[in-house]
Amino acid sequence: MISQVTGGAGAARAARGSPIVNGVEHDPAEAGVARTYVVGDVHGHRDELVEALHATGLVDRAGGWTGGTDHLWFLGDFVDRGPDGIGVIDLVMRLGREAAEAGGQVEALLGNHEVLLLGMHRFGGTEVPSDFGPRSFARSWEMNGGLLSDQEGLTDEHVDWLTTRPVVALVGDDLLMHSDTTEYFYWGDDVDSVNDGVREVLHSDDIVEWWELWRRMTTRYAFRGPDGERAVDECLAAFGGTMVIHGHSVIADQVGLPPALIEGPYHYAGGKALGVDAGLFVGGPCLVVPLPWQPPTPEDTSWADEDDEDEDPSPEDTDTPGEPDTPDDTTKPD
Ligand SMILES: [Mn+2]
Repeated sequence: MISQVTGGAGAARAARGSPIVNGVEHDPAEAGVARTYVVGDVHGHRDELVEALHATGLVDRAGGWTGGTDHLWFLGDFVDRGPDGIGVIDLVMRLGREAAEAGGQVEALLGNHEVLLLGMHRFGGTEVPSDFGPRSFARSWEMNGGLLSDQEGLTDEHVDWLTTRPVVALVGDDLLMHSDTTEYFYWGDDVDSVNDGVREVLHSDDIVEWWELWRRMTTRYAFRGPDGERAVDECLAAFGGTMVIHGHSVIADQVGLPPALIEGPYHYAGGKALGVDAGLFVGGPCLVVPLPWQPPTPEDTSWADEDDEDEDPSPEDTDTPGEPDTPDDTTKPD
């Protein structure tokens, strides 16, 4: 099913030997029909990302944009845990420029790990005022897979770009957000006010509000369980759209399978939520998911049959040992 999920249009286009028009691969049969794709948490795995985008026809082997007028959205978490987070950010920034020149679009949301990257860069070991014991970005960064090479490679240009990215976006009828949480409401009740509110924090020196941003965006699993669909509805009613597309929570953990066996996104919450983080950093594939999402035919979904009714794993179960992803886990009084 991987080819159906990740390769579809691009593979078909490549097989037809599309001509190159103005330096951009162009299929006359699909002229004017811009496709939209979404990619979840890359976590420093630049090579795997390029490979997956190439298989979809969006980039060449060197990572140059070949997607023409197609649209590609990233859901954040470019850094930490994998080898080259800054390389991933550089790639996404360049693809944004190249796609724009070709009449396409490459956009990115911030994930909680970008907040951690920036918080570490800005505040380091400065203690966060708290009644709950010692807290600092340095401590959370270290416990959540932070890489010194990413900190050292972070330039003012990266900071400027990152601090002006949105955290939620409505793309057609798809509501894109990094984290499967309703905590976004802390910053506003509609897409613009949430993004404005977060941007304000990212341009402030208020370590308490920075910490709130990291902490709240690190929560997860709001769309699971008996109240999950209601939480999705709450997001869709306020922010728009008919389906939430999110990363952040590894599909393998949600369906109880090894990451390497995951072949497609996780469709749940009454069909209103789609998880697309297949867990690159734990050995899963890099999914490039076409939107709007079309569920595969029933015979293709056997791997995901036992999903919603499973016992809800605790958030702790989703993290690699020693790298808890929840700030609370990292900041318990010792
Ligand atoms: Mn995340």
